[in-house]
Amino acid sequence: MNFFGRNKEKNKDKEVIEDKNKGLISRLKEGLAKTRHGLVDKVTNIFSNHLVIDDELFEELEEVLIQADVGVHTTMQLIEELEVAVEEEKIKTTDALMELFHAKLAVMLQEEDGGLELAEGLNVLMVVGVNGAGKTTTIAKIAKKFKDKDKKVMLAAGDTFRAGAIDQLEVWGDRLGINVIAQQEGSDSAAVAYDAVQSARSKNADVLIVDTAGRLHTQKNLMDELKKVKRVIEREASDAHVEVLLVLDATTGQNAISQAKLFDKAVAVDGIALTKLDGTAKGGVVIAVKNELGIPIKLIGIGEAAEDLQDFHPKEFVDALFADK
Ligand SMILES: Nc1nc2c(ncn2[C@@H]2O[C@H](COP(=O)(O)OP(=O)(O)OP(=O)(O)O)[C@@H](O)[C@H]2O)c(=O)[nH]1
Ligand SMILES: [Mg+2]
Repeated sequence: MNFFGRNKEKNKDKEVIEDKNKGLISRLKEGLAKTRHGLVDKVTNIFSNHLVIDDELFEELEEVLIQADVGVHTTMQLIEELEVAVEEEKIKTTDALMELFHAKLAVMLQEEDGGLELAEGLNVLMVVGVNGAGKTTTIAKIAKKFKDKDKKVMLAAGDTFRAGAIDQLEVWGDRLGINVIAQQEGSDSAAVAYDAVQSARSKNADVLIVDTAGRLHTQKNLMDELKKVKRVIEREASDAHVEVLLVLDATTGQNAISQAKLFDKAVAVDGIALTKLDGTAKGGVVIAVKNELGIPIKLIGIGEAAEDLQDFHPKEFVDALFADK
């Protein structure tokens, strides 16, 4: 192939990547439709319905943000920062204030880009969260992503508690062609983790994902069990890269924040997957999670399909929310 031909190929690759990104961004917009109609339309209306910047505007903004689960603390911080900026930067028009609001949101969400990075050698990802948050399906989606990148993935059925949980993971394993390490229902989940790490080592796996039973963050004995699972993983996989991923259901709103604090205290959470953003108009919870926890949001769930689990990119997220329809 001559030089120009190669360039053409390259451009084609670039086009494919750009098309893929476009597809992902339009999925993101679709997935956030409820929040766009709820939070974003309301905020936009407040700015356009007010001719001048006054206390009433700030009060309405405060109310809408709190209703959309941005959280009292984060809302107050945002409003205060806006009030100070209006004063200091002599902002006069509501349009200019709206631009400033978007910019403040982007800053609040700013961080390293999300996503899960694999280290060299074995990676162990322990997935925790309350009942029904989306742990097992998120695991399947993550597993698929890594498998599609030719990584050797294994799963551990650490939820030995809920009837049907082991079967659920095994069905995913079959569907994805991924090995699932399991024992019978009712067995010790730390023992499953132990077996799984040994097996992942002997098979030279790149990534072992450990499912765990859903538990309330307030159930002390169950949280202690989780600590034990983590201790066993860290002991048996001492040379591996071990990460704890907390799955939070975005529709649980402010409760997600208290869940995260207690899970973090018990097992030191490294990252968050925020699921079911498609099911809520209160996507403001992303801002609260980001601003109040200091734990990176790595993944967001915007639907049930595999491609609906996306890496969290703050800028894309704000753009998807506020871009014209
Ligand atoms: N709409 C939507 N549904 C989701 C998303 N993530 C997970 N779900 C659904 O949430 C439900 C519960 O998911 P599971 O993965 O079984 O949750 P879990 O945390 O493993 O539940 P337990 O094992 O019972 O603790 C399933 O019906 C999933 O398809 C998402 O981002 N959007
Ligand atoms: Mg589960």
